[in-house]
Amino acid sequence: MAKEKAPNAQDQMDFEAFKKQVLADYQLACESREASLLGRKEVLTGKAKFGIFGDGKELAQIALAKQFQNGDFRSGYYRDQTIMMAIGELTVEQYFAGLYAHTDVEVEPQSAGRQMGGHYSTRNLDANGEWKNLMLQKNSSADISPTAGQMPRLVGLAQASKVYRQQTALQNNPAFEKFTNGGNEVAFGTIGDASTSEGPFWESINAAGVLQIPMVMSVWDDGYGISVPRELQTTKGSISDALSGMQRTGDKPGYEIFITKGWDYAHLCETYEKAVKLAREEHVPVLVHVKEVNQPQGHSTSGSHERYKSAERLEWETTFDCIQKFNEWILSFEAKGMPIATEEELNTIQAAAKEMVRNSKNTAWSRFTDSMKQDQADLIAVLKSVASESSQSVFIQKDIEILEKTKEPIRRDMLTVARKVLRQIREENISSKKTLGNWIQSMIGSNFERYSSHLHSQSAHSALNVPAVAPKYADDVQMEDGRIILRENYRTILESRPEVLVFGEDAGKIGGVNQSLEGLQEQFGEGRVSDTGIRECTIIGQGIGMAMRGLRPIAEIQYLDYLLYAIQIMSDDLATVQYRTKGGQKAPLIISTRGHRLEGIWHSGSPMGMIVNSIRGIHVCVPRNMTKAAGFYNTLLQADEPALVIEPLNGYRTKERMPINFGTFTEALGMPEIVKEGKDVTLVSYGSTFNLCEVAAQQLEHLGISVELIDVQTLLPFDIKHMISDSLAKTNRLLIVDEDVSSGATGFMLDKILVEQKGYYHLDSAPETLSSKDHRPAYGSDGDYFSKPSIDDIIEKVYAMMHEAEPARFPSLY
Ligand SMILES: Cc1ncc(C[n+]2csc(CCOP(=O)(O)OP(=O)(O)O)c2C)c(N)n1
Ligand SMILES: [Mg+2]
Repeated sequence: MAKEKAPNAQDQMDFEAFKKQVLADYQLACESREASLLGRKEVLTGKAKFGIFGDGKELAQIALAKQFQNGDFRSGYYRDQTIMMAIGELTVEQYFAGLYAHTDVEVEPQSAGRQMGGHYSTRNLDANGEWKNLMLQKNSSADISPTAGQMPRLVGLAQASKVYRQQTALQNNPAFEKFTNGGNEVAFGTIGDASTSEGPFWESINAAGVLQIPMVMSVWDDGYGISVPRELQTTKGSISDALSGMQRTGDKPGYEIFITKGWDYAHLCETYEKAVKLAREEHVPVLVHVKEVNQPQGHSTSGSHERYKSAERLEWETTFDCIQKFNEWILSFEAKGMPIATEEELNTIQAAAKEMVRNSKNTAWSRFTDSMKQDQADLIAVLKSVASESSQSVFIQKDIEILEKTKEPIRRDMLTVARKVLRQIREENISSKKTLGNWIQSMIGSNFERYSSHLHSQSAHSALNVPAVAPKYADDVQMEDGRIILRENYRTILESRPEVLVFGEDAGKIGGVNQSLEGLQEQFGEGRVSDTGIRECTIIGQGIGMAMRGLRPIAEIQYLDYLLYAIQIMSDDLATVQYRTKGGQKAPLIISTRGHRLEGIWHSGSPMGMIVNSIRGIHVCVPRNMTKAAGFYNTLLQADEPALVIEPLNGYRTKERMPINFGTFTEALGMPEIVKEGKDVTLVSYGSTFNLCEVAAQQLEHLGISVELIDVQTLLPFDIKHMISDSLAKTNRLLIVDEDVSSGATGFMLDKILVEQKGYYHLDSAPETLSSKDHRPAYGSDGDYFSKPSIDDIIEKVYAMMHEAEPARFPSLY
């Protein structure tokens, strides 16, 4: 039998370092746990509105965070407080500031009080909206609440590393040094066991397996999704079993799957070391199924888990609590003759953690309440001057007393009092009335910045700052199919900007179903112009993640009808990136699709009302031809914002003049074009139906009706200079045409023109809209004719408006 070697000095040093690390981890676990426990109390006592905490997941997250390097990214969910603390991106004070919804971004950097607690992010942009050096920090993309909503973006975050590793033009390129070091960055995904039931989880897992990208996917398996147990969520009740067919084999790439336990510190650390090394070095996607995790306080502050967990389960959760187990593991070293700490020492660490968390919480609370006190004092002063002048003094004095007694005022309560008093003194002619009015207005104004800023980029690269540059044409201008114009514009872009990537279904080898990318994969390679699987949601996710890492993806959704598979992630994730971080992150993704004017229930849709109402925060461009579409792409590539461009489906084979300044001509956003001047009716449309309106307008001329024809060009933003209202001042009549359902985008435009632009003021006739039937459009030419507005319908609608105005001049048709 080999003799036990006496520990030498080196071993002793290693052990000392190990011991120190273990105790630091124990301390962090205790602090995070105390934060969860106290967080729940803060909600139950009414100081915070809602709480969802990371208790029970501490140990696994500490093990994961050991492998998290600068430049890496997290895309996770509301249980990840310990990861955030461990990577140094969340202090306990910030944790409580988030819970209280403190709106100062310096105090609450995750979302400036916009997101409920438990939703984490890092500041990846500076105060001007410019990228920070992401390689000098550990990054977390901003969380969203819909379960599995973190998954699509995770694919893109991981894919960016592959792009950076493969594209030579991006390597050793100073412009991209702040995003990558040779593609060595790992994207860490986390998800709960139950949320793996969601479609986006499966879609993302499959996509990452196909793409072979450095994604380390952890499933915190605590056996429940609120009350519904794992067995009702997952085939075989185990996500690693269910995904075992994705395990890579000697000859087929796939996933590496690891299984570990949430309370087993040593095994967790070992597992993450192996898992992350594999992903980082070889770009193999990895699944880490962390079993035997628990939830000591249940799901959230909205309920108690005693309602659905058995007594046995609850007992198991106590016995196998990860901190308890960690404690036992540390103490077990005593018996091995290598003590790490005594029970007493561990108790001291725990007591210190408790104390630290309580102090941090108290500081966060006083900073939160102090932030309101100046406003409170200002209002009291204003109200006192009102009371001194007003005949309602007695009542106002009462309000002042209540306000003075309020120890923890919030702005809503202050404004409610102030506005009530203003109404009370409405008939009084006193100077303090003006002061009070000003106070209210300025309070509402400053809260706009707190609660409503950053829906769009506020940087110098806002798309609204990009001016229009007209296309130039040669003297002997050639006419070409619309698709050629798009293709040549893409070619110029791809030549000049190595960070631009175009991908989508059939976008690669065949160059797109409409050939607008013809030959570009051959020229630029599969890394730049590529085919994807049929998975619209994760096509967008690829784009979001890559755009968050400095690339400029153009993600193609094959047809507008299929945007519905992507609309959830566009709405919940992409559209809210800037807003939910108050300008801390951006994802300038361009989404390209094509729509309108084909035939058939799922090949001709134009659900523009749904789109514009669900993706505020994303620009929506609706060009009527391909030169316009190309101009929008050029604009958007100069900007740092997400946008959707809908190419008109019938424009690919329509001849247009061939410009010569590809890549440089641009379209300004929010600027309609008056394509034809007229004096009788303003006819407003966009995209494909605009082209019908153009034909109708010509025929109306023959009927003696002069139409002013306006192409809105972008639905979001919509006519920022109110050109349409100006046109109404001239024509006094309005018809809006599109092929959405009734009250869809036409309803949206009507509200903008009549209410926002005050166009009603100029009208002499009732405003009119013409849209499709409310069913999906039927197939075939007749199906189209009877489902959507035709040229005849447009002509007759305008004619009927003129008939009503001047029956003698325009006798009734029917
Ligand atoms: C799309 C969507 N559906 C439902 C919810 C409500 N919800 C929030 S958390 C949750 C359960 C998630 O369970 P699991 O994934 O196991 O995570 P855990 O909370 O157990 O860590 C549900 C149903 C949601 N946020 N999003
Ligand atoms: Mg769960």
